[in-house]
Amino acid sequence: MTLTDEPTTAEAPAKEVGNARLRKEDARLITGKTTWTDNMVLPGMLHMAFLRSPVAHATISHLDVSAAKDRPNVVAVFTGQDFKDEQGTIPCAWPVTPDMVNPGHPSIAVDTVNHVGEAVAIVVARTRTAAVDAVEAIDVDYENLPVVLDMEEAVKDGADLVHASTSSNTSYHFVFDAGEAGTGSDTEAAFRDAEVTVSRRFVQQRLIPAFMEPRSAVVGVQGDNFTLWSATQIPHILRVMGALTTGIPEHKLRVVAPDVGGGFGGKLQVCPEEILALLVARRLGKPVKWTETRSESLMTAHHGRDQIQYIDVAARKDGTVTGLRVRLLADMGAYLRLITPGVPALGAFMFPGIYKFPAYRFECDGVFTNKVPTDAYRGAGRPEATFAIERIMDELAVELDMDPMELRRKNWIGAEEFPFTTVAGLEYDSGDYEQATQAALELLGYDELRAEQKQRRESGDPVQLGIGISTFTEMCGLAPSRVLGSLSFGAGGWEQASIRMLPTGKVEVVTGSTPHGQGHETAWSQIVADELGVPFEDVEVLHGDTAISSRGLDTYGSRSLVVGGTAVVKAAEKVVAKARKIAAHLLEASEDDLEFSGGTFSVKGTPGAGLGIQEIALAIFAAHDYPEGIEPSIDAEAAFDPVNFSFPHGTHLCAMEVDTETGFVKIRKYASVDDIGTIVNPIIVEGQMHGGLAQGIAQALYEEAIYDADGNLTTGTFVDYLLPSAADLPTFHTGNTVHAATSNPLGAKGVGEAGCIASTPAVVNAALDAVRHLGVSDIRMPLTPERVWRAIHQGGDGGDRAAEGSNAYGGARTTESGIEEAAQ
Ligand code: MCN
Repeated sequence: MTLTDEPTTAEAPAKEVGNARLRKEDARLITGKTTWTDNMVLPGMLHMAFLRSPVAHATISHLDVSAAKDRPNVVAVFTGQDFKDEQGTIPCAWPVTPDMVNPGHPSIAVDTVNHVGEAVAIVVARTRTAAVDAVEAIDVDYENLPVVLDMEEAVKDGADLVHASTSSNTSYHFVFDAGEAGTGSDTEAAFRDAEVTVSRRFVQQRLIPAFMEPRSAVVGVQGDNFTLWSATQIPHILRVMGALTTGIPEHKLRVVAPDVGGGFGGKLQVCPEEILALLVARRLGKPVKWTETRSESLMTAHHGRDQIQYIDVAARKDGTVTGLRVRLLADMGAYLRLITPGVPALGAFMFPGIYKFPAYRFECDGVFTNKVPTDAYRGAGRPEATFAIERIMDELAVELDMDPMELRRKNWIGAEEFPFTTVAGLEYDSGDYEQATQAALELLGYDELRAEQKQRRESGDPVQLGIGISTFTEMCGLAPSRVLGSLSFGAGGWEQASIRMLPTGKVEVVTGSTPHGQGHETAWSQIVADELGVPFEDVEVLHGDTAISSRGLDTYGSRSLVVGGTAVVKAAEKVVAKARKIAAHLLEASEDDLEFSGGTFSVKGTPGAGLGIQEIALAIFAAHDYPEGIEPSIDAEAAFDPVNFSFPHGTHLCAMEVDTETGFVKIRKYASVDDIGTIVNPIIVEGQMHGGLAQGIAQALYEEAIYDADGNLTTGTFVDYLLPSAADLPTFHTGNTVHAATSNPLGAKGVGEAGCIASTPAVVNAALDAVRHLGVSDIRMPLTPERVWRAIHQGGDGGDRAAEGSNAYGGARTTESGIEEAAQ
């Protein structure tokens, strides 16, 4: 092979960043031309099925698996006793306080079960059907123990315990006090001196991350090497944690996340079933597969949210906010999983939202209950915080008889004040809340809808109209490793990328972020096309296999573009720097005299004549002629650790019709204007917003995981757990303002969770705005017709606590011992 000496005259391709490219991965994903984990078939592969506990809290008094072993095609049956010495504990990587109590989380119960659905026995058979059938033949008895479900009861002295090994149901008590941290003034003093205070108790119901592809794991065995294929969001973290948990040396464990059909945080987990698949494969020396049923998924994959929020705001009569105090009870469920305790702690920094609170105190108790563990669910801590602050700003506006937008305007950070350090100690880098708000008001047609609202109210129309506001920000792009370290998070927040320049000029990009629906293959190709000046089609993005991408921290916290995408930019810069040396040599010019544009190096002043970077890739592959003292490669690798989080913001407005006679609510119009800095791909961004909005609206209106008094999940199917379809959702009117982020060279801010974080309070505020004149000041989520009707016609929040009124915590004050001293 020789290098052509013809000068490259190709024109620079148009800029790809900002181009609305259709996603290159979609053709294979939507036509099924890919291998999902459950499609994997290995020679001699066995199948696992689980016997799961039907009771929420019990000792296993009798367990006989002999009949199951005798069933046709059954190869083995295991119980917790079989693995008790080697199963370790499901890792918890976020010990939020030094004294956090973690009773440990066995992958399979040994003698006690702590939630319905916990694995009690594993049948391994030659077919899946045989495994499932044989589960029925297992003989098991349970001796019931008291079931702990209600957090407010669980934290009381003398409450029944979830874990006999602990002295209370409280796992940890996490405090952030701005006065003590030096980022704000004394909160107690702010409340003592307040002209007005408003207090609320909000319930963040339990949600279930419902991904399209259920969880699935396949383990292959080659001697003492294991390959775990899993429908996971986190192959890199799973490899480290899987090795530490099972004792399989890390270099003997390869983890592959093939195309993954969604995760929403629900697959940011080291699942008991993944660990058990490894243990069974190791024990039998045979490949195994497990794929969950949808019911198994709803019942045993981790859940999200589930917090009780007590929030107080202090203000002056003119509307200036002077203090914020938050206390949470956060349901951990029965065990601590990967980042269970950290989810509410992450939210701690977002309660002040976009407002200039001078004083702030946050306290959270992580509480054990006999339910499935909670953990990350899209937004993880930030939707909960955003809900609370955006709801209580409306309540304060009512208290002060102020327009809710005016109140927000009075208190939000002005565009000229960026960068702004908040009372929670975060430095918001850029934005313009007024600009986004103006654009959103126009998009909604705010004035006309307000006029219609007035008219409906005056005419006593049974269908009332309300407009709900959410002017939110969030912290994402996780994150500076040092900051994560200071928050006791077990890992860093960097990301890795490498670029391989192939001899034919094609480009392989290896990324440590692992997409499971976010379109990274397309976005990363766009970034590389611009950085290297190569055609978009010439770029292939590889991910999700620890043998290919050995270093990475995966995809969550809307981190991939701002951290992983930046690592790609850094790697590309290194490729160009290396190629520059070769180009200078081949063009017989000084490096300093070369310019690089549109993929071509040319001597300054002689545009058109030069050498393309793809030609250089071939030249360095042949390596017949390159400078002394350098390696024959222009491939490059880079890691990027951001200096700050990413702070997207936006204004979301929801117009809602409420039928006061039936309690039925209907979103009339939804408009949002978000600022996510530079947009790499507008189509992907719109898709991310739509998906996020759907999930946030679903929390407001439809979804809730409900346990009965015995701890049974009564919403264990999609008939009971109301996951909305596109037909249940309105058309979204979305827009963007652009204020570049200052913490990454792309100027981008994350978008993956924004819609989900912002939308829930906009929807609930809208419903309340429609019926507040009827005496309603809160409605428990989800806003089912029954709850809305009860709130209108019977008072209270329409929820299970209707009898206590909407403000059970009214006027309460936080003391050292908790939330007591309700002032009535
Ligand atoms: N993007 C862009 N311009 C920006 C910001 C983002 O073009 N200014 C593009 C990115 O290039 C990327 C996508 O938008 O293709 C999302 O980017 P980012 O905000 O970095 O978020 P992540 O890729 O890290 O995705 C994580 C985020 C989270 S935390 C959850 S949960 C979530 C989500 O993304 N789960 C999803 N979106 C999901 N989408 C699908 N289809 N399935 C899931 O499970």
